[in-house]
Amino acid sequence: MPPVVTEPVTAAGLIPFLDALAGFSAEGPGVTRRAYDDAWCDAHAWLQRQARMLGFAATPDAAGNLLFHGLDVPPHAPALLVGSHLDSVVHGGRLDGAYGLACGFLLVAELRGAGRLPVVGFATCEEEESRFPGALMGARSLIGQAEAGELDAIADERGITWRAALEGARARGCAVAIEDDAHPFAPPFAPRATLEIHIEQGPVLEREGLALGIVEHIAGYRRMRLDVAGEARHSGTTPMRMRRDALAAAAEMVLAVEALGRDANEPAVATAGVLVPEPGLYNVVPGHCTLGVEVRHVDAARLEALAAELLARCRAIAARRRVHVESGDASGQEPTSLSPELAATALDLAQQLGVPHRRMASGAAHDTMVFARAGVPALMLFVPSRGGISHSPDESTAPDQLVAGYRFLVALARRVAERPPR
Ligand code: HGY
Ligand code: MN
Ligand code: MN
Repeated sequence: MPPVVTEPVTAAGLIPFLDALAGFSAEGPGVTRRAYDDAWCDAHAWLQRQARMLGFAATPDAAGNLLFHGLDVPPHAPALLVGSHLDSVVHGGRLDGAYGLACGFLLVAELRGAGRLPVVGFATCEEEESRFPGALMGARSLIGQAEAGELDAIADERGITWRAALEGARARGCAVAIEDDAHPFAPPFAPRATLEIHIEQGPVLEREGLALGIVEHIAGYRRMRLDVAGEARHSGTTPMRMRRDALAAAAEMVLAVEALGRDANEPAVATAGVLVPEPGLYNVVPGHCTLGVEVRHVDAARLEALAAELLARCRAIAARRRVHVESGDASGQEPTSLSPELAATALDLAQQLGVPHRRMASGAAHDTMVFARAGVPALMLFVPSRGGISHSPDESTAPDQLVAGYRFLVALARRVAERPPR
């Protein structure tokens, strides 16, 4: 029998674990771990070694998702899945994804053998779309929803396909071989329920002085790529009245997107996060500009209305400025409600344990959306984010708040493993 790891030991291990994981990053400020890149592969290998050292298994699937489980848990067994994502945004923080996966990992060490349902930790390969516009392709592959065609259809900004990048990671031991080309991603376990703990990434818990958020809804998003086409001309010789400047038009669209977000009531948000003018020279009036925009809302009808209004405003700007605009969907997620039964269990437990908490919605997207929409009872927990900051090197949460969140997760997972949702 492997030694039983006691709660204080694992909770004390949380912060050093996060410190170590944050060390796996590409150059630059904060943490950059894009799916299957060197830092990601190094972190993946480190996680596998850590699991072996603690006497449990770390099993990669065909997409490079990593599952942590007791050696006695058979493949495809029903399980309580607990974890988060391994990848990060470019120049992101050390906790987004990492916190939830560290908690899932330590939980496996702590709960092995306890409860009727085995606890399996997970680290999904890709959640952030910081490399592939894959619409939560890590979670989708983990439950067998990602399709064979996506391996060649999804590519990064350099044209490297999901398939090619994955082959590189596989060569480094971070994924197993695809056994069935028609159905490349078979779920390694049968999730009976999932839990994901995460930093809030917003200001609510800190502002209200609370330790815990019990997340009942997650906002959906629509990401669109706008191709703005004007006319490239000499910047020194083209009078201002003769210009059809694609960048100037796109700049006006950026402000229109911001105004749309401001005009709509909270929790609506609208962001232009990508702007690529071409040819990008001092002496050429920009003839083309790519603009990447997104809108988010927890309500599906409002989300659709926001997307439609955004396009209408941008088209009006294009017409007035005599440029052409083409729009295409980049990716999207439907707003998603999480398990009322698990939320009730978490609320009851928080009251019992005297943990200051609230029910809330998430403005950020998460892997949990995929599990919930697939009909798996799924819940998220939030801990406070200092200043509400995330997707930034400044992302931080006090260690005692991280540990308190972990302890609550342990208590909740114990309860769910003992009495799984129906
Ligand atoms: O973009 C999101 O909401 C998430 O952080 N992936
Ligand atoms: Mn994120
Ligand atoms: Mn995240």
